[in-house]
Amino acid sequence: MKNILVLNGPNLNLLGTRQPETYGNTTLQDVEDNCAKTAAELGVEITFQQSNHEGVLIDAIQNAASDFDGIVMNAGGFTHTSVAIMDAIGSVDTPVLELHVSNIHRREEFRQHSYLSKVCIGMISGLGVNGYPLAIRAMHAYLNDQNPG
Ligand code: CA2
Repeated sequence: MKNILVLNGPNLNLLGTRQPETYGNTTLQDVEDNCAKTAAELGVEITFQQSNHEGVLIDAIQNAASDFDGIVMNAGGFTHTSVAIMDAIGSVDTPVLELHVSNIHRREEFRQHSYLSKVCIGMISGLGVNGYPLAIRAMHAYLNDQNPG
């Protein structure tokens, strides 16, 4: 059975509690519950994790190399700032799919650059929290060699 880590960065613990016009009304716990349903349907195992701390996220990426087949990652604001997270992703063979709730290309200019895209297999952005189960499906397909690239 494939094992996927769903890794969430800073402030995503606030999902569904503030800025609903940008991030919707669904909480991170709701997202985790939805992801668990998708995982059960696909027959994959998922682990859901959130941290506000860059070093914790880097440790999770490094450790995932031995424990997980793939990572779905919403790095939050670190997407636009963190060479260190980019280096961590680049240092592991584990494929990482970049995920954003909002469409980062429709937002402020500083959000339109991602350090992570260069080292990720692809990106889902702008589909709201529905992006999470979609990303799990995409990673599942990728791990089962259905990737076009
Ligand atoms: O759209 C996304 O998923 C983001 O990764 C979310 C980040 C943002 O910095 C990125 O540019 C795009 C923000 C994390 C969520 O922050 C919240 C703040 C208040 C209420 C709910 C979420």
